[in-house]
Amino acid sequence: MKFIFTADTHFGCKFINENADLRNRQLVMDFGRIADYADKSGIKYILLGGDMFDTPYPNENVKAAVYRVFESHSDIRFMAVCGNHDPLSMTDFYNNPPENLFVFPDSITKADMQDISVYGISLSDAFEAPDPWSGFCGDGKFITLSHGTLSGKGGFSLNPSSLAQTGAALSLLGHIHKTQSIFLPNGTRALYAGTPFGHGFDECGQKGFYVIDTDDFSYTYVNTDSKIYREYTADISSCSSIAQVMDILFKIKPQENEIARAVLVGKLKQPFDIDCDVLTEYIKESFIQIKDETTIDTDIFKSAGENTLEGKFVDILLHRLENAQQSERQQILDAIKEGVLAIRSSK
Ligand SMILES: [Mn+2]
Repeated sequence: MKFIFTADTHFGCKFINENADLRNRQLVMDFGRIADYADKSGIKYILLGGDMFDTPYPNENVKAAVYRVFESHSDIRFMAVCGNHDPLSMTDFYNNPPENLFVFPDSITKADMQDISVYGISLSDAFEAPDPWSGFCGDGKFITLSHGTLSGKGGFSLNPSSLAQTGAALSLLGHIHKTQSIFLPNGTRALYAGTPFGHGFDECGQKGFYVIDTDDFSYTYVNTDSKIYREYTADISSCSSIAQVMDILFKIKPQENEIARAVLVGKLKQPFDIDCDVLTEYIKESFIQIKDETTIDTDIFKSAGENTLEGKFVDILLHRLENAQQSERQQILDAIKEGVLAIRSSK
C-alpha cells in the first residue's frame, strides 16, 4: 500500500514583500493538488507531520479554504499531528476538524492505516516538549509520526535512540523544512518530509512530498508545481550608475513559476547610492526584492583612529562590530559603508 507524507505547510503564513492573502490562497490550492495526486494515483492516506497552520489563529478565509480541501477529497483519510506553530490545545481548527481528518491527541495514540498502524502524538501547548518516545514500545508493523528536532530542541526534543527503540519500521517527522533521511542507531530511518512549497527565500528551490510504500518502506519524492523561490546573483562590479545596474537586471528573466529576488554582488570601484526599494519598484515584473551585498573597492576603514568625523564614526561602529552577533554583522558593515559614503560625499 502507498501513502503520502508531507508536513509544515504553514497556512496563514505572513509573507514579507508579497501579497500574503494571495500567496496563502496559492498554498492551499497547491495542497489541494497534492490530494488530487492521491486521488489520481489511488492513494487513500495522507499523513501530515505538523505545522499545517503557521499560527493557532489563522484568519477565517484561510481556515475555510483548508477545510474545503479536506471536504472535496472525501475518499482520502488524512492523519495529522500538531506542531509548535499550531499546538493542539490552542488551535481552534482541530476542535472541529473535517470528517476525514484524524488529529492525533497529545498522548501517544495508535491509528490504523489498512495494513499498517501509525503511532502519533501532537504537541499540546508548548513550543518545546521533552522526548515523548522515550521508553515507548509499539506493537506489530508500525510507523511513528511526530513534530520535532532530532538531537536538538524545537517542537519535541527527539532522541535517535528512543525513536529506534519504539520498534517502528519508519519514523516520520515534521518541523525541519528541508527533506532529510537519517539513519537511526538500529538501521531504520527517520524521514523529515520538509515543506511541500517554499514560503520565502530561506526556502529556495523545488519542493515536493513523499510517496511511501508500506511493503518495503521505499519512497519516492514527487515535485509539487508550486511557485519556486529563486535567488539570482548579479555581479555589478563594472557598474558606476543605477542605470547600468538596471541594464544588467533587465537581462535576467526569471521563469514564470518563480518568485525571484536579485542579489547584487561585486566590488564597486566607484561607490554610488543603491536604493534597493526604488530599484525594486522599477523592476518588480522580474524581482520582488533586491538585496545589495556589494562591497566597495576603496577602504572604508582607512580613517579609523583619526580625529575627524569619519574617523570617529568608523571607530564607534568598529567597536560595535567587535561585540556583534553573527546576525548583526552585515547590518553594521552596511551602516559603516553608507555612513562613510555620506560623510565623504558631503565634503
Ligand atoms: Mn515546527
